[in-house]
Amino acid sequence: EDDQQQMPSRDFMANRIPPVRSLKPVGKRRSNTINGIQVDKNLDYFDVVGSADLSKLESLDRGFDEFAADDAKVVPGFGENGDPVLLKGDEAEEATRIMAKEAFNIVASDKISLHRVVPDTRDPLCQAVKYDEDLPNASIIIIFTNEAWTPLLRTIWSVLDKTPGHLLKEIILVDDFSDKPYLKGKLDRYIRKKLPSKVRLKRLSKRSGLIRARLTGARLATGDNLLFLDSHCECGDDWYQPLAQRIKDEPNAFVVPIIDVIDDKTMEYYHGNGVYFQIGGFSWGGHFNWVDIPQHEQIRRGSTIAPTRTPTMAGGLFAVNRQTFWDFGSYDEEMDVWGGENLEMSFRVWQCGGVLETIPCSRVGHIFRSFHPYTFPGNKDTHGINTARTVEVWMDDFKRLFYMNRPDLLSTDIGDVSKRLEFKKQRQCKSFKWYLDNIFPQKFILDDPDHSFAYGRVRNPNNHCLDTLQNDEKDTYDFGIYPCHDYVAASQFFSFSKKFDIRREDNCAEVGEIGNDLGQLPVHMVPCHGKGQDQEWIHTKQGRLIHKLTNKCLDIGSGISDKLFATDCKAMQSQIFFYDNYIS
Ligand code: UD2
Ligand code: MN
Repeated sequence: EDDQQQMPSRDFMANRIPPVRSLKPVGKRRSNTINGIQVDKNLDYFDVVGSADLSKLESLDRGFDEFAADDAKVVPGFGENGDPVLLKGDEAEEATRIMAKEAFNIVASDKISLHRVVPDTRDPLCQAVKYDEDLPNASIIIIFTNEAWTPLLRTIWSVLDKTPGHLLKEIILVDDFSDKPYLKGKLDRYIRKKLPSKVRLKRLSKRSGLIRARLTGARLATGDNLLFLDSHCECGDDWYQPLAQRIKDEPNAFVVPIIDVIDDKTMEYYHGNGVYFQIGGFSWGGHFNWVDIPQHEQIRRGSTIAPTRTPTMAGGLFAVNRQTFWDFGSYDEEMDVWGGENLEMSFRVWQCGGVLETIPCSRVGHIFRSFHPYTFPGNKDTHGINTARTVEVWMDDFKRLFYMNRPDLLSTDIGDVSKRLEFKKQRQCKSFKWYLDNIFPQKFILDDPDHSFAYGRVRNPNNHCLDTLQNDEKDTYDFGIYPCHDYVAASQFFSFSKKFDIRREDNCAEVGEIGNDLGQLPVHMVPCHGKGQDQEWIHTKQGRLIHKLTNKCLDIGSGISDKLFATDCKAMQSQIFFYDNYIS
């Protein structure tokens, strides 16, 4: 009898029950259904049934739309065409407060339509490209942990809006154990009521990290291709077809779109001239970075819109044939939380016989944030540990250059990599030397006889060494001197390159033009241009480092300050330097 009262017929509902505000279970029922509708709080992939239950839900809450409040925040026109949203007064202050916690401006995001138009950032040549009708379809896997509401929904909607229906097999959302309340019930209801049944959700029962979250999504997928996205992206026009076409033509290809930048503060969708873009590189310290397309690749690819080989990928956005993903070793399942998996996959793909390419006609915007708005359980440096796992498996002897930057990781527990080494052996993957020679020949190898005459610390007789002085090496900076470390520390590691540069990985010493009253010119580290000129030095047998263009000598002065400069050459100890190692 009790049950009867709690499960009225639909007619009864429609006539008598006022609009309900919440679908939370009420009363003492033990089952997971309310009015015949599944409301399991562990709502899972297979429970999200989409449109089938929609009619029942609609009859339940006639007249009340819990999402109306979100819709009401949208200001028509805001953010359209990728324009920045500029806030004023109290709202600007609130946005600053929220940004400090969430890492992007959610106030601005909430004001922008979930279906906003973004600029067409493609190379104009892309418009004339024709793709096959029968391209492979995709399972699009979007993983997230505690993602903000509107950026997540905008990601999903932009996939739905911008992907031809017959090519979109499904969208698989994987929630990596979020604890934000709106990502529980509200998200379940949104998926059921507002999204097509192609959109499914899998919740992980414990925090798994992005690597294992992606693996879970990949295991559930049924499409021809897997396509991974971060949970704060917006797709460009015809973004999927060029990726699918390339995979159809080259089944061993791992392909990435050009990643456009969505501003974390204004949500502006940036666009340049559509032609220039960069590809992926890495630093010996184990970080992904962007590098220019080398001339040999510009020639090989033949066209600015042809697939462009990239030594590495950023990691978040890529597509691959589903079978190829598994055949190539999927991911290192023992990697935690965040970081390093992108370099691991990049080295693995190339060394094991695949190709990794940027597909210029595919563009996807991504909100780059300046910190992680989620926890790192145990406060572990997962980027460092995951990267150490990567170098142990894929870098052979070159791992020395990584550990030079990260000596701390030599004594850190990074777990067991034997399964990954076994995979590498079984597949007879190539060496890292092969990778450097063939895929990334422009990468500077600090201690390699083909790249350098000398390397190591650069020591002055009074035991001071050239040193980066902890400067951020992304920028131009003044380097200087510091008492020599008795072990080889990365901050004191320099090469004398075969192009006659005093150089670090990507930066070279250059002499400034404006000196002081004593005729001393400042010395900067700037990005190497490899053309000699103002970056060219002569290293003499007596230990001088003479800047060729100005004919001035590198000098440490009194050695009391950490300053370094170039000045008239004299027979003085302050102008004498020797590298640790000379390659004969
Ligand atoms: C970049 C990649 C990212 C990943 C990372 C290296 C792009 C655009 N982004 O950093 O995908 O390859 O480099 O690891 O190339 N997440 C979880 N569980 C976690 C942590 C993160 O599900 O424990 C999700 C997160 O919600 C997001 C995705 O993983 O959707 C990537 O995280 P991120 O956006 O913080 O990484 P990002 O873009 O700084
Ligand atoms: Mn991201």
